[in-house]
Amino acid sequence: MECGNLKCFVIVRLILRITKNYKEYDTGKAIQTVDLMQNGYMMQTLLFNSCESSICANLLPKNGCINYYPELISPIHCSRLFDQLKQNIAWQFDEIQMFGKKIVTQRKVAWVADPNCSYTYSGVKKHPDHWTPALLDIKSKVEKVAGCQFNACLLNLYHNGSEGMGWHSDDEKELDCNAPIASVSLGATRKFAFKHKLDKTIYSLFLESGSALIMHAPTQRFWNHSLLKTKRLVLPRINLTFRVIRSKE
Ligand SMILES: O=C(O)CCC(=O)C(=O)O
Ligand SMILES: [Mn+2]
Repeated sequence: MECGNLKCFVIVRLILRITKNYKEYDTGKAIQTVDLMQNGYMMQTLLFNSCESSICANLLPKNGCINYYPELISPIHCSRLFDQLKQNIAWQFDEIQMFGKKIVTQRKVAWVADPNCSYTYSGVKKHPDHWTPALLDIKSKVEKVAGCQFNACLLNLYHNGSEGMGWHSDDEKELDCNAPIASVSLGATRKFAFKHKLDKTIYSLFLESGSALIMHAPTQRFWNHSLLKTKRLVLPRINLTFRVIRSKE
């Protein structure tokens, strides 16, 4: 695509995205202005870095790097993949430790990984399930855009908008902190936010079905993230976060 055409394409996509963000915004949340400002920032970034990779420019203002790929998986494949994962994964209610107490969440989870890649988070140790063909297919797609080979995937199944995930960063000791974390979404579009650990700046975006959000180092060190709950009626969503577990030698 020629440079001029590419710029036009980028501008049109941004205008559509800003309009969509504005329409879909959950009212009453303090982050509305930040959203719009950040889209302004994003537009600036894209216009001034106009090049082949401009669609995937860094969306964070500092201390990290995230890239958003709206159509890693084409729309016609999304619902089939969603159904396959819903049926073939050994989903379990998530158990987390909070203030010394074990809490069972509504959200369901699964941990799929290479053998020996166990993972402890929120005080609970997960032993890996086997990769399925559908997961391996998504893994190879996301590895191409992330530029990294993953050996593990945490899967989350949110039944509706009342289920989300609170502020946290993916910085457990088993994870290779220099490797990216790649988040693939299927099903309902949901709002995802980043909050800077020191100055509390918030940046948020919508994660659409079939999209991939790549969080490169050092994002986890400086930013927490959260999947926001919503009162809107939304369909179920599956999220896959591909990770690299450090080898134990
Ligand atoms: O569902 C999402 O988009 C976020 C999931 C997440 O942050 C995690 O599994 O650590
Ligand atoms: Mn996370």
